[in-house]
This record gives sequence, structure tokens and C-alpha cells, in this order.
Amino acid sequence: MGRPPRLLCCLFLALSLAAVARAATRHHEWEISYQFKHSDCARKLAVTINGQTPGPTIRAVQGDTVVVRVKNALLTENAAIHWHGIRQIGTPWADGTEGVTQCPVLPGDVFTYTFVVDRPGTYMYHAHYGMQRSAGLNGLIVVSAAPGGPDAEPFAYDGEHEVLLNDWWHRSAYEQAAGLASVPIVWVGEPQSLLINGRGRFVNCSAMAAGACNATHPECAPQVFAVVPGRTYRFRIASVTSLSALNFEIEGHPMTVVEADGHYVKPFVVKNLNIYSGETYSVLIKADQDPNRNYWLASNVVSRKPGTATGTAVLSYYGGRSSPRRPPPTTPPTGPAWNDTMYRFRQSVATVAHPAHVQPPPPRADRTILLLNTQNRIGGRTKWALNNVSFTLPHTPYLVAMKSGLLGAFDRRPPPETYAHRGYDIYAVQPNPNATTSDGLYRLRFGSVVDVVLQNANMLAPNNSETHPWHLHGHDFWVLDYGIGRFDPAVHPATYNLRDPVLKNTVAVHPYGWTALRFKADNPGVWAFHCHIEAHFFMGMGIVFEEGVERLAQLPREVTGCGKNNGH
Ligand SMILES: *[C@@H]1O[C@H](CO)[C@@H](O)[C@H](O)[C@H]1NC(C)=O
Ligand SMILES: *[C@@H]1O[C@H](CO)[C@@H](O)[C@H](O)[C@H]1NC(C)=O
Ligand SMILES: *[C@@H]1O[C@H](CO)[C@@H](O)[C@H](O)[C@H]1NC(C)=O
Ligand SMILES: *[C@@H]1O[C@H](CO)[C@@H](O)[C@H](O)[C@H]1NC(C)=O
Ligand SMILES: *[C@@H]1O[C@H](CO)[C@@H](O)[C@H](O)[C@H]1NC(C)=O
Ligand SMILES: *[C@@H]1O[C@H](CO)[C@@H](O)[C@H](O)[C@H]1NC(C)=O
Ligand SMILES: [Cu+2]
Repeated sequence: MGRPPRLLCCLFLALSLAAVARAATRHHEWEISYQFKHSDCARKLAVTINGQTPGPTIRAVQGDTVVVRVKNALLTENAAIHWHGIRQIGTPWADGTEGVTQCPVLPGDVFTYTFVVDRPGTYMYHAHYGMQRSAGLNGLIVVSAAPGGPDAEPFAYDGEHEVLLNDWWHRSAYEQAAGLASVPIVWVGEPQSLLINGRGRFVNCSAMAAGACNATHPECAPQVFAVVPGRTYRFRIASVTSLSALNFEIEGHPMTVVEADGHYVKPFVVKNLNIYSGETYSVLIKADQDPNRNYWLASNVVSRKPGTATGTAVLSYYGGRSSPRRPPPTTPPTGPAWNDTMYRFRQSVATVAHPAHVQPPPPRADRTILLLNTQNRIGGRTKWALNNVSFTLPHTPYLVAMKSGLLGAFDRRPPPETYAHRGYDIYAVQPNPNATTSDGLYRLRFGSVVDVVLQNANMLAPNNSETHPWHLHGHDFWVLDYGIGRFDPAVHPATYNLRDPVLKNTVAVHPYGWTALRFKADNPGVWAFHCHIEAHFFMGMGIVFEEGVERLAQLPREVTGCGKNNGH
């Protein structure tokens, strides 16, 4: 990052030529350990990869095989890493979803993830064990396209930068998880800071105890993005936040959105970009402003009432008269009103496939699953549920249980496909908040077309409905439609966008809204589908799909060493 563009483009050219020649295998050796870090200037015990948070960016060319040998050096804590946006075709055991596709990697153990990156685009990786993601285990995956190939970018640029957005708490992931499971709930509250490429600035640094926060620590110096006047830059932007929906802006530089979750989109221009946890975008900006001053990159919380200062970084022009480290002369942009739902809704609707890269969806679904998203209580605990069922992970990962014939390892009753939608008032507090838990899963006919409609509703508190970014493992889905209000299965499917819907792996369900998506169940494996807010998934906001596991050969031994299968 921050390299002169010429070097970058040569690097890409070299990588791309290599791809034309033959697919490469890219090996990585990672050690996961706790280290004291000053990401927002305050000292925190963070989960790092080779001592870094965020971890190193994985760079590859379409078609390459990525091999990551992960050593868990956490001493007392399990681990698992999910490669978010990579479909894992033929390697479902490498998805990294603890409890679904693999046993956790035990302290001291090594696990080798091997998978093919079959499509170009911007992806990410992060922990998928407990709430470990919020402790800092995350990073980017950048897959470049072979030039001139069918998946080459339908846009031009001179250089590129990468932006990884995050939210950051001073309390540990353990304390947060224990709070969520307490009666009554102990909620950690809004993040202390917002990070850009792992760097932020805690506003109350000076009020902390001596030694606990160092405002001049180099680890929290803001990232500087350098640009050459007149050139066009691609910014690859990803959000790994645990909680926050964000709005991202590059002061004075309108952004043309060109990629979402690894798919090219019909370009549209925005002043600022709404980005939900688990999403990635590429935008183009033109470096055409006064080069003699610096500009802010700003991230702001939206959808929840903000309690966190703007996260910032700096855009600086080569050859300008301003020192790259000098703060811009303005105050950082504060983004749109946090509660302007329709502003965010319109940006969602504007995201459709690029005209030259439309992959039409199947015209109709074989099965439709309607999922009501509610906040509930179970045994006094606060939970999230789908159709009144709150998800729990089984002790034996589904993939392991199903391949070993251990069908007693999870609830064999499938969860409900729908709810009593006709009489349901999504704006009201439910008269009875009680729900049940289950670790049952949805078994899909291999090759069938599945529609899922996610219906948002009121939470336990009156007049409150949150945004939920839903992420599907193992597939991309077509985003067929969004609405605000109650979804009507007799009305809304008639106007689905079957012409040029975008393919994504993560999509927002807006407050009191619904989102309709379609996918093909053609990737043998067991796949989580869940809200990407870490606390929500922890509280049960997810489901699991299975398709075609009988087509898989035996699983690699490494994934199978836990639960009822132990000693196998
Ligand atoms: C910073 O300190 C002030 C005064 O103690 C307090 O009101 C505010 O909530 C603190 N902000 C954060 C983000 O902790
Ligand atoms: C803060 O960090 C800087 C840079 O590492 C160091 O020189 C300085 O001594 C630190 N200040 C305190 C109070 O620890
Ligand atoms: C957003 O919240 C503010 C108060 O923070 C309120 O004045 C305004 O009416 C709200 N806007 C919408 C669209 O709800
Ligand atoms: C919900 O369940 C609790 C037990 O967890 C019970 O005490 C309560 O009466 C139930 N509420 C309703 C409305 O049935
Ligand atoms: C959820 O379960 C509660 C308690 O059994 C019931 O009163 C409520 O109607 C159910 N809600 C839905 C959407 O099925
Ligand atoms: C919720 O909204 C309704 C309608 O907008 C209003 O009548 C009611 O007073 C609100 N309730 C609370 C607790 O804010
Ligand atoms: Cu959620």
C-alpha cells in the first residue's frame, strides 16, 4: 500500500502473465498468537497472524491454489479461519467454519487450508470461532484477473490501494461473549474506535491510566494513501466489522462503484459508500484535486446511533506541497444521517450486474424459504431467531457428522421454512418473545434452485429494527429484490429483477425491510448462512444448508478430530 503506481502495475502485469502461463500455488506459513497492540493507540491484547493485525494480504491470480499452513500458538484458545467469498468448490472442509465444516484447531496444532481462488475479486478472511474475529484475526484476499481473459475488468485504472475497515473494542472477545450469555445481557456497547487498515485513534487516550494509551505510538499513526495527480485509482474496500454498518468517504473525491463481493457492477457514482460487515467493494477515484493539501478518508457508523468517533486515514498527492503525514486542513466528513435508512436502501437497489457481465438467474425457484428475523428470549437470555428458532452449533461439525454417518450428532428435524406471515405485524413488539433453540439444518436437493427471503422486524425494544448483513458460505446468490415493510409472497416475486441482478455473498436486510435472494445448491458441502454481526450469530442468528454431501469423497483426517467422532 502507498507504493508508486508504476511498480504496482508492473507487479500486476507480471502476476497476470504468470496466470496465462499456468496456475500457481501460493504457500503461506502463519502463526496465530496473542500480542499487545496499539491499534487505536490504547494497548490491547490482540489475536495476530505472524505478529500482525490485520494479517497479511493474500495475493493470487484467478485459478491459483492457495495453501495456508496455520499454527495455533494461542496456548489456551481454539482457532479456525474462514476464507470469506471463496466458494471452496471441491474443498468444503477448507471453509474454516468451526462446528460446521471442521473441528477447531487446538492450541499447538497445525491445520493446512488448501483451496482454489477460481474468480478474480476482493475477498477477506477472518476467524470463525467464537467471537475471535473481533480480537483482530482478519485480513484481505486480492485475486487479480488474467488480462484479456473473460473475467478481465471492464474498467481501467493506473494503480490501486486497499482499505480494510473495522470496529474496535478495548474489552476482550471473551468478556463480550460472556456478557451476551449473561442474564440479563451485559452489552459491550458501541466500539471505542473505528480502524482503517488496523489503525485508529481512541478519542479518550489521554484520560486512560499511564501507559495504557500512547497517542504517538507508531502502530496507530494513520495510514497514508499516496496518489499521482491525474491518475485513476482502484480502491478495494472491505469491512470486517463485528457490529457496525459503516459509511466510507474520500473527501473531495467522488467514487465510481465497479465491483461488489467479487462481481463487476454497473458503474454508479457516489459521494460516500455504505458498506456492511462482510461486504467488499471496488471503487475508482480520479486524483484530480488540489495536490498541495491532503484529504481525509473517513469511516462513520450508520444504522445504529453512533457512539464512536470518525475513523480516519489520509490521502496525499505525490509532488504536492503538503507533507504526507500532515492532517488535512478540514474536519473529517461525518457521513449521512445515521438513521437515513432510505439513503442506504437506494444504494443497495442501485447495485446491479455490469451489462457485459450479467449471469442471468434461473427463472424460478424449486423451493422458497421465508425467514423472519426476530430478537427473542430463551431461558431469560437475549437471543436472535429465524422463524422462532435460534441456532446453536453442534459439538460435532455437520460435515464430519454426515460423512461419518453420525446422524445423532444434531437435531434431525429440519427448522421451519416459513412463519405465519399473514397476520404478523413486523412493526410491533411480539407479545410473546419466547423462542426455541435448534442445531437442525436445511437439506437441499443437489442442483435445486433455492429462494430465501429475509424479513426484518421489530426487536424486543419498541420502535427499533437493525440492519443485518447476511452472509452465505460456499455460494454467491443473486439479489432479486429489496423492500421496506412486509414481504408478500403473493405479490412481490412478480417484480423480482431477473434481468441483471448482482451476485453477492453478503447482503443487507434493512430495518423493517426484506431482501429476496436466489442461489443454486450445486456445491457439495455444508454451508453456514448467517448474520455477519458477530454478536448476532453468537446469539443464534444463522442457519445451515446441506447439499450433495454424498458426492464428496472421504474428508481429510485433519478436520475430524473432535466431538462424537473423536478417536476415529
Ligand atoms: C470519553 O470521555 C468522556 C468524558 O469522560 C465520556 O463522556 C465519553 O463517553 C468518552 N468517550 C468514549 C468513546 O469512551
Ligand atoms: C509512546 O510511543 C513512542 C513511540 O514508540 C515512544 O517513543 C514513547 O516513549 C511512548 N510514550 C510512552 C509514554 O510510553
Ligand atoms: C434521525 O434521528 C434524529 C435524532 O437523532 C431525528 O431528529 C430524525 O428525525 C431522525 N430521522 C429519521 C429519518 O428517522
Ligand atoms: C416465556 O418463558 C419463560 C420461561 O423462560 C416463562 O416464565 C414465561 O412465562 C414465558 N412467557 C410467555 C409469554 O409465555
Ligand atoms: C414464537 O413462539 C411464541 C411462543 O410459542 C409464539 O407465541 C409466537 O407466536 C411465535 N412467533 C412466530 C413468528 O411464530
Ligand atoms: C413508536 O412509534 C409509534 C408510531 O410511530 C408511536 O406512536 C409510539 O409512541 C412510539 N413508541 C415509543 C416507545 O417510542
Ligand atoms: Cu444481525
